[in-house]
Amino acid sequence: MTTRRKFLSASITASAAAMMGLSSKANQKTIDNYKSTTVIKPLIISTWHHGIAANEAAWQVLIQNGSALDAVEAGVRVTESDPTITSVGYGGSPDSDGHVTLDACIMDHLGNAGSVAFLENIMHPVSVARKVMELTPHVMLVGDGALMFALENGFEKENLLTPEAERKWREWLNKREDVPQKINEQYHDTIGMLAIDTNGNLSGACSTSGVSYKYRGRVGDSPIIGAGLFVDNEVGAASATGLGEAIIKIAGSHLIVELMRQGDSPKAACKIAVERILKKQKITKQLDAAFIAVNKAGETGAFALRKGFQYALYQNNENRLIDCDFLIE
Ligand code: SD4
Repeated sequence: MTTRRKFLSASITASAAAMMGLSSKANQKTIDNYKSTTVIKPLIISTWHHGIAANEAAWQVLIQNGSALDAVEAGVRVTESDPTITSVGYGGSPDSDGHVTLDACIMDHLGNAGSVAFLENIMHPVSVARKVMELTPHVMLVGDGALMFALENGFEKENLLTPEAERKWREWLNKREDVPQKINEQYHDTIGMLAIDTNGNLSGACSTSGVSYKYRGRVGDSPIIGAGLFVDNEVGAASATGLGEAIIKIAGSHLIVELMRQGDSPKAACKIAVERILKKQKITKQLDAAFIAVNKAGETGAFALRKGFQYALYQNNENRLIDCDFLIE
């Protein structure tokens, strides 16, 4: 008897194949079997306006038949080293003590994952996360241990606090507003990126300096596999931006992938996750969240709690910024 799960995975495979213009005979095979014969259209989806520049770098990898894993790492590195982006990597807002502390993770099509949290003085936490995935038996390294591991693996210690970020932090110190700060575009802009390569494989990555002026030692959703990012190559992938505490509490990205497994579209799955946050959590001015998702068929979607979230989609040789649908004005 065909189980619901088998049926769904068969229909996902069939619709993926249909989108790729495959014959019905070929449709009977799994996506992985197409590797040698079929050209699958690659795509990249990422969060916020800075996703446009990040997508460009990731696209260069994909069009040369590079892996989705290499693509998402290359893309996220662009955002991490841009000092004008005030909540990722270099130039990111510091914690309440004036230290830039970074969270990042990466996950590949085989289900391998690596993550770093509360990492200081390293420009590219996403690349350290990849090394954690590839060189250690662990998923996550944090704080001084993550820094030691990075230095042992050739990363250099750098000051990530730009004069501008320091100036704004000092201004905040004088005002002594609540911690964590209100979440809006000015205070948060995590990069989450998902890609499909020409082999039809999925990977994702996520990187942030977290909520501005957070408590020292605070870690958000972005390095938590299942919260800030989740990839299941049979089904799809999702990533999050917004108030990490809210996203962790619903295991947001994992929830979305599981909803897609049960047949929801990427957008519908993102919307359900946002509604779950609203249903379960007290609405405060800090509460915000948005998700992006892609399924194995190459369908993409996103949904935000509040107005203003945009995501960048690179598909069919076009890199576009898209205004996301939302629940609350
Ligand atoms: C965090 N989710 O550390 C991150 C912040 C963020 O867009 O997404 N900003 O909670």
